Amino acid sequence: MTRKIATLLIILIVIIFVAGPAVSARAATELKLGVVTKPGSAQNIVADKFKDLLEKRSDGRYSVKIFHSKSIGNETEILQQVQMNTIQLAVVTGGPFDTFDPIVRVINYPFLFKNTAQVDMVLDGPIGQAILKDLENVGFKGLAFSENGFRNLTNNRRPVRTAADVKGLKIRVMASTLHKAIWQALGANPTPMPWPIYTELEQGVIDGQENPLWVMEVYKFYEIQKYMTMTRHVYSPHIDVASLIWWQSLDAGDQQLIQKAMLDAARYQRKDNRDKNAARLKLLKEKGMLVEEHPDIDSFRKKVANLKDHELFRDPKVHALLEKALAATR
Ligand code: EAX
Repeated sequence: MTRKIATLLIILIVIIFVAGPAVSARAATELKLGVVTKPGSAQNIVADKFKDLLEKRSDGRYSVKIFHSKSIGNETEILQQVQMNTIQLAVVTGGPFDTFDPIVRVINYPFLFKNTAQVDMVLDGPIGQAILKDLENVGFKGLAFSENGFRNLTNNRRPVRTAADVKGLKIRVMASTLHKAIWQALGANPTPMPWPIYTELEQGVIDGQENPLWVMEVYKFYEIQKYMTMTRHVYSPHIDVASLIWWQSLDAGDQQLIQKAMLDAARYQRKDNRDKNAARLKLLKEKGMLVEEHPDIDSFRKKVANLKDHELFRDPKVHALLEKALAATR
């Protein structure tokens, strides 16, 4: 009897002092995740949620280190590091992807989506899947779409109600050939510039910029931009990607775990972003921005209507997918 108790005690001691620390001391595999934006931004909300979910669901086998606020470069540079597997994951705005893979232009097409229901239908359906899959050709495993949101124009020169009012405005655009073409077609003077752009706006190097409402709030653009026009000209997703080199080294179980954590984080963030928009608009007005809520959208549409015949969409695969997306959102 006493011997049995003694044996049990020894086993317990072994578990507590040997196996316990051995298990918890096994180092988690650290994954590096890049976003260009600062805490509180749409991208960071996805990244934080993903970190939380993956660390919990993997029982600590994985830890996620988030590099933010341009600490590892702009969005183009972040994507290059993902391609090389210097970092494993990134949450990056759709725009800068278009120099890596022209298929991404399909979902950045102006006035493609009328509302978020269409967004979810297209991004979560076969068109979204085709885009994520295509990214494998350029070294990315496409995991999910989270969102920046519908983009709106702000500027410091004059109220903009029709496309004619845009003429000559110096507008900062992302590193995206499509975005540049859009603003050229609208008659502006588009200037590609990496994020962030507060100083350039403040110093008047550029007259304006375009981004979703959260940006004007989180980056305090109400301090330096007088006019906002609810153009909603492009719906801007983030594409949440992994390095393909790294991805292919994982077993199926971990691939599934990571994919699911990113999908759940993306869904959570899309809803969070949408839920906050009404309050943001109110705040921006309170802060003194003059908001044109009902611009003459038709005048904008007309000017970009021919973009689908632009050389940016000449690749037959890209053109075919654009036609599909246009049909799905008619
Ligand atoms: O999310 O560069 C941009 O305009 C992006 O929208 C930026 O990353 C803010």
